[in-house]
Amino acid sequence: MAQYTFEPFKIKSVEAIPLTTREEREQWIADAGYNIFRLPSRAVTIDFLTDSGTSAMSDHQWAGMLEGDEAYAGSHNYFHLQQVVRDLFGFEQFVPTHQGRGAEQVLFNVLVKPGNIVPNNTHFDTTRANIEAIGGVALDLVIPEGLDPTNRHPFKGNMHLANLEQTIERVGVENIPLAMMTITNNAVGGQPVSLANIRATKELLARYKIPFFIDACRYAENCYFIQQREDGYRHKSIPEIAREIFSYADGFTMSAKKDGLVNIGGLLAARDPGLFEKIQNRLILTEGFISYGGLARRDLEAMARGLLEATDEKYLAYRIGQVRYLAERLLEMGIPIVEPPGGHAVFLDAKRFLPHIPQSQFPALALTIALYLEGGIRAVEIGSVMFAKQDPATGETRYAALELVRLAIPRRVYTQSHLDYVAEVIGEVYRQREAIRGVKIVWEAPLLRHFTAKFEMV
Ligand code: P71
Repeated sequence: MAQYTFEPFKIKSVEAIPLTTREEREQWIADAGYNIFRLPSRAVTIDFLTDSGTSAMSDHQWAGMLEGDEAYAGSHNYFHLQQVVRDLFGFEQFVPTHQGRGAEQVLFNVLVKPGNIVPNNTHFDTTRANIEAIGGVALDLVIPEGLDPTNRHPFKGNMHLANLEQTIERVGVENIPLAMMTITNNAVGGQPVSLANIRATKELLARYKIPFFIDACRYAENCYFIQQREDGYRHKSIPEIAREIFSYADGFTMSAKKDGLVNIGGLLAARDPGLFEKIQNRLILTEGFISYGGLARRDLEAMARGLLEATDEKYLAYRIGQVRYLAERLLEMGIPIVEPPGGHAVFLDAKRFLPHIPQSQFPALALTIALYLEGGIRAVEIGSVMFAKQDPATGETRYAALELVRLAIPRRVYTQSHLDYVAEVIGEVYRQREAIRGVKIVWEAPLLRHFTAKFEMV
């Protein structure tokens, strides 16, 4: 039986969970055009749509909100955040942003030109879209193990270094304004990247003088995996590991809605003074002044405190343990998932769960709908609805490498019995899997279509 690491906190404030009937859910999902992004949250019992901005803040963070100094410029909460960014990441120059994509938009607009290429271990949806919106090319270079759901490589998020070097040689340094590393690697299953791989990526890029940026939203979870799995780090603290990771970076973007333990907020940091000046100018144009970046100052205080709380080892042991617990309960029932489980979510492998549904009928979306209908669980498709591409030359559809259903677990929100309920619902859906049908798209937007598309059952 799977082990559970108990919550290192007790509950001070509670929020009622909506309970619905199957008939109600059938109506809700049809009204939503079979797109879970269109469901009102009052129709959802367990909300595993995302771990982004859905965490529970601590009493210490809430107390900090009351100490928000709502000055436009130079509030003391900004200086507190500056101190935390300096201590945790070793960066002197940073700006707050309203969330991760705010940081991406500012960075890419000052660095990326049409036709440029931006390699990453794997871009997540907004990073890719913000590069493509400028006319750049977002390139995914994860190691092959990362694309094999059953391969138990300890660092499946790693960059494929040989492919990175070949890419640089092929397209030329002048066409690569920066390279990125997403930790943990969300799109392939919340999989960690090793410190050895981060160091080697930096060394390779330094030889070509290409700036190296980290997409840092789940960096604390990544640090915990390094501590648990990588030789030489067992006795290093999480902040020590973080300092080493970021010592190799020329800058980073961060959605603080993940390992910042806040409901809104982000960060952008860069070492190069010339680049940082351009960042500040663009920030003022689109996000806000440099000492608030589109956030209320109370949000900066919550972020400063949340960033520190997320480096607590007892918290991380519980956090990663919770994901592993759900994964093991599913494996006990023979349910196909991405193994080993990652840091923020359990990913169901829809290709193996629903082998009778072809990729053209979006098996991962079909499974997402089935989970909602069976138990009011809202998961998210990370497959061809999100990532399929039209080949510009032939017009043919290139489907996503993986068809996954992500059960993203909000931080400090759900308890073991919620996870047990989720496991039971998925077990029931698995028993009835042959009856699940595919879906087709009836309407879609030109960019980031997954958020708003409408579907019909085939
Ligand atoms: C996640 C999200 C947010 C999201 C995406 C799709 C559907 C629902 C929710 C956001 C990320 C991310 C990485 C690695 C940058 C962002 C953007 N992830 N990099 O996983 O995972 O950050 O949302 O604060 O703008 O659910 P932002």
